[in-house]
Amino acid sequence: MEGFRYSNVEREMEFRSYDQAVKSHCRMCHGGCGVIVLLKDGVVRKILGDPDCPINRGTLCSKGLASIKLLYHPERLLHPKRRIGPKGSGKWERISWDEALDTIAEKILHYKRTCGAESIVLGYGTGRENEAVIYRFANLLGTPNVLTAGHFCYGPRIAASIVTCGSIPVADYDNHPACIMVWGNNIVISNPDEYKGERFSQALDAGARLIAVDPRLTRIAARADIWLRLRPGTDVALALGMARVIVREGLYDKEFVENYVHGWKPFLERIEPYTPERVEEITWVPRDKMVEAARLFATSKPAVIQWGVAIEQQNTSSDANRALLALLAMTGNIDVPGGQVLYTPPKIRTVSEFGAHRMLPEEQRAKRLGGDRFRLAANFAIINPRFVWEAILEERPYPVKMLFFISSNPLLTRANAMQVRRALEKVEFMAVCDFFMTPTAELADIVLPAATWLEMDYIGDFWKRHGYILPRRKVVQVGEARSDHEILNDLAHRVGQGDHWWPRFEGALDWILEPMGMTWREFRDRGEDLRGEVVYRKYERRGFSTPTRKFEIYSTLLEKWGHDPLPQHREPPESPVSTPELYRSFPYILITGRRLPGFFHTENRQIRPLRRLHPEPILEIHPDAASKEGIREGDLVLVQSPRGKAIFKARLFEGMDPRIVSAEHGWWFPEEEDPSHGWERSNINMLTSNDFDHCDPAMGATPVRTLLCRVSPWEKTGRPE
Ligand SMILES: Nc1nc2c(c(=O)[nH]1)N[C@H]1C(S)=C(S)[C@@H](COP(=O)(O)OP(=O)(O)OC[C@H]3O[C@@H](n4cnc5c(=O)[nH]c(N)nc54)[C@H](O)[C@@H]3O)O[C@H]1N2
Ligand SMILES: Nc1nc2c(c(=O)[nH]1)N[C@H]1C(S)=C(S)[C@@H](COP(=O)(O)OP(=O)(O)OC[C@H]3O[C@@H](n4cnc5c(=O)[nH]c(N)nc54)[C@H](O)[C@@H]3O)O[C@H]1N2
Ligand code: SF4
Ligand SMILES: [Mo]
Repeated sequence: MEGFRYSNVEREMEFRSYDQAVKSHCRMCHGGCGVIVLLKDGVVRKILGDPDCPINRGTLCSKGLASIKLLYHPERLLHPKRRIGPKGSGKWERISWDEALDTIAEKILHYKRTCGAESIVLGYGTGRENEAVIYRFANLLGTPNVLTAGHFCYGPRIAASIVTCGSIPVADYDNHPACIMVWGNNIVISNPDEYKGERFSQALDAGARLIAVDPRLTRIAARADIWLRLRPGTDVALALGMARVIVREGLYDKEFVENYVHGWKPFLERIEPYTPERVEEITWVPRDKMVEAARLFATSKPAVIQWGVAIEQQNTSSDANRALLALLAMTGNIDVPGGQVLYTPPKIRTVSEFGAHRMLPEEQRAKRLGGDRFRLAANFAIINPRFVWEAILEERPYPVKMLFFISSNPLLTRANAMQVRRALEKVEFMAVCDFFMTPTAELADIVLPAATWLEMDYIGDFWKRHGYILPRRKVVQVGEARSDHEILNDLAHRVGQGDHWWPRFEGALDWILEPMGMTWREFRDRGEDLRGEVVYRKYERRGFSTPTRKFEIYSTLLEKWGHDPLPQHREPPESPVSTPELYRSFPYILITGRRLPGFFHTENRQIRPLRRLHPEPILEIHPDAASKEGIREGDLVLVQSPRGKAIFKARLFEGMDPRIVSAEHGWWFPEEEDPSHGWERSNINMLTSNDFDHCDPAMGATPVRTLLCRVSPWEKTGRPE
């Protein structure tokens, strides 16, 4: 065995039965965990957590461990295919890569010539480390339209942080925060973005106090010193209420506020109405608990907020992010050891530079779907998906003719699934690149087989803000699968972008690393992570990267774009308060999409050991509510909103207010032969709304966590039709 330093003797023993060990890192989620891949006879046999990796320190989750099951799954797409029957007929024929890419290239050139590059939309879903290549391809093609989940996931965090303080502040778990406030996040299950549960758990073991802000009793809430069980969608009111307590009790960091904060006075006026009484009324959180949490957070130094997607999928998405940032700033926790740090990446080419954003011509940029409807999003090239569906269905403001989805399953993951379905049925040409024939792929004209993380070379975590990069290694080739990066590199040559790409994608990796004076091979062979220099309190020397050079609690950019410069509570578009009429017939607040350990959105339903952990779609309902509705544990239940319905299995769960129910997202049934794979039966996005007036006014975030529903027993037994 070559090229590997053993961590300890035990592992060495284990490796003896293999003939190759390769350091790499997993990407069954957003990625990041260091692994050692063990091979024998050219076959991946085992994956171990790498104890030397600072991200996961040897731990792996169930998905990481199941990577081999994905790699060698018998139903994986292993070669390109062309549809030969009507959409959704399930009739396909195998074609070669040349034929597939030539067809896609031909369509791209055709629509560009006849309808303009803007009629071609590229799409991806959550972070797969392919976004830089997708943007490069789209920008060089001249289409401003890249469809993502960024309007309601991570995008709001990034955009709100950039306008407020120049970058997203990331919790510095290594330097022992004294208090961690986990807000709408379940890091030990979701390990999202730059955060893996391991470092969080170690900080807790080292003695950090814990506050959980979550409507549901999570494992984190159960372990917390204080659990604030708020009404979904009232996060801004709670945060501003806490800010008011901190100010009134003089617990804020006066030095930081005086020297580095812009807009403190108007902020004080804004928070004044958020008295403990009013906050209790809005949020359902007992006032004493809120006050106690505010005190604990403000008096523990340093402290961090671990916050997540739940607060983004609301109509107050950007305000909620900004309210939490304000809490961090006023308590002096920004860019200090053990606080929330603005990390610097290693000196490599940036994602933005790689994405060639500057190369999109101005006149094409001006055609971006959605225009200025959501100005914060527009400034970060983020589009609310509804604009795309409408451009297909109604040809407004111009027709979209072609979709190319690379790692997304929008039929299941975007709000208002019926509208998505109509758009995918109507669009003239669609290509999909995926591991499996998903319900979305079944509607495509051409499907391409994507490589898993074990089949690609890449600089991992290149897009993240924790400051690390890690080598990912190609260890095997299965079928004809190719990485998204190689596919787009190849396609670029076929549509006339060749000068801006590389003969082979490896050239791109050298280019990214060039400023460090290192080649891909050198980085790969070192087999270690690299980290940018960690410097604290950078603002003391150069201020923050904002127009005022200060931490903008009052955002001058949002003001310029016509939005409220200060955070404020707004009722969810559907709620007991904003729509009392509707609440009478839809008497439950519905949370959708809590993360499940073995699945990643719509993924892994076909991976047996993971499916066994969680075989069916679950609706959590409080026992009191269940008995009122005549529902018992394990019953099938119909969940309805004013827009649609879906079927789930009831699980009685005492860990939340009886007025709330919680349904999972991403469910389809790959085991069903029919090409629809039951996509609509338990698809919670049949119920969600993508009405623009329901979305966050600055970001266009869709409020999939705060809708109203009714719940009733599903009368028939067995699997419903
Ligand atoms: N109601 C509701 N809806 C939600 C959410 C919610 O909480 N509630 N959450 C939302 C959020 S936060 C997000 S980010 C979106 C996610 O939305 P999507 O990203 O659309 O969801 P996924 O199921 O992850 O779809 C990814 C598809 O890409 C494939 N894939 C995985 N890796 C690769 C790869 O490297 N290359 C290629 N070519 N294909 C790959 C998978 O097989 C899968 O079919 O869902 C959103 N939808
Ligand atoms: N295993 C697994 N991991 C994943 C994913 C996956 O599908 N599976 N998806 C990935 C993606 S793309 C994302 S965006 C992340 C998301 O990861 P997280 O941010 O951890 O998101 P969730 O687990 O969906 O929600 C976290 C908590 O928010 C609570 N919550 C619901 N509504 C509200 C509310 O209005 N306010 C507050 N404060 N809390 C609320 C829920 O009860 C839940 O416990 O996970 C990533 N990691
Ligand atoms: S948390 Fe993500 S990167 Fe880590 S082992 Fe699990 S799937 Fe892989
Ligand atoms: Mo996400």
